[in-house]
Formats: sequence, C-alpha cells, structure tokens
Amino acid sequence: MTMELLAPFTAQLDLGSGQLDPTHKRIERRLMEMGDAYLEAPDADTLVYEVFNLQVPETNANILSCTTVLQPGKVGREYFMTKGHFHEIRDRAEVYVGVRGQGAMVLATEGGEHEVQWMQPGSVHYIPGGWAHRSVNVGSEPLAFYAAWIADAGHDYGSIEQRGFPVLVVEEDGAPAVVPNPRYGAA
Ligand code: PAN
Ligand code: ZN
Repeated sequence: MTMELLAPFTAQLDLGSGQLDPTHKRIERRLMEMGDAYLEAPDADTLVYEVFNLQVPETNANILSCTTVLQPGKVGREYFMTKGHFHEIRDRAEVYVGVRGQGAMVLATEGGEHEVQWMQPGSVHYIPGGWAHRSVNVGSEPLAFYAAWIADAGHDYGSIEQRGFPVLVVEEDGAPAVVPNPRYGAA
C-alpha cells in the first residue's frame, strides 16, 4: 500500500483567546446567516462564532481539527450557539476539549435520543458516530474549545436546519436550563 507522506506540523493554541496560530482557514458565523436556528428572530447581525481550522487532506487516514470561539450573548432566552450538524458520513466520531468559558453540548440522534454535556476548561468529550452536536455558550465570557475528527466526515447542516434539536438551552432565572424545543421535527 502506498501512502501520502505529509510533513509534520505544530500549531499554537492560545488558551486565552482560543485562537490557533497558524490558522489555515478562518470561518465566521453571524446571527443573520443562522437566524432560523433561534426561536426568536435576531435583530442585529452580531458575530456569534469563529472557527480556526488546521487543514489536512480530507481522507479517513487524516484528522481535521480546529478551535471554535463562541461569543457570549442571547437571542430571546436562547444562548448563542453553533449551527450544529450531523457528520455527512454518519459513523464518523469526534473529540472536543474545553479550553475557555462555560458551555453546553447538545447531542441528538436521528431517532430523537438526546443528551446535554457541560463544557469547561479541560473537559474532554467523545462524540460517537450518529450523534448530531451543537455547542452553546452559557457563560458571560467567550467559550473556546478544540475539536478533532476523522477528516472525510463532512458536515450535514440541512438535517438540523429542518428538524432542529429536541431540546434548547435557555436562560431561566439567571441560570442555564434545558427545555423541550417546541419546533422540533417541524419540516
Ligand atoms: C466543530 C464545529 C464548529 C462550528 O469543529 O464545526 O464548532 O459548529 P458548526 O459546524 O455546527 O457551525 C465540529 O463539530 N466539527 O466536526
Ligand atoms: Zn462535528
């Protein structure tokens, strides 16, 4: 078997800002492009999160990784969150490591099983294949985490845009609460 020999590389993760240096590709998500993800319509085009990617060939022999920096904030009672996705190749797993701030990871299967796991600096999360995942910033400072996944996984955002997650993470009396999503499953 022949294999492509890549050059080893090192990047530096800034534990304060969550940024990776060097970053091969940076992605920015603003409220207006993910407005339908929230129950209430957002009224400003605020920056919600940035993703700092380390690129490698997208094959099942490689591991893609990035950091995500998710700003604090809310739309109505819902905390700022990522779009959330299944992996296009459903069985591809992923690992997250909390770097800064306080978060919730909402996970769901296509069958509607769901879980919420709490993220904090140093928390390590294993996301098995078949579980959609979304991160939510439940604190008052940026939430930063590092993620690494099998590089051919791909991202299926459409299923989440259509059905949503079974639960939402909202602020209730100043603290995060997990509540049923009244729109879950609606096409
Ligand atoms: C993460 C996410 C990242 C942004 O790297 O892609 O946190 O979230 P969305 O992709 O849902 O916008 C990951 O899970 N990669 O597979
Ligand atoms: Zn993922």
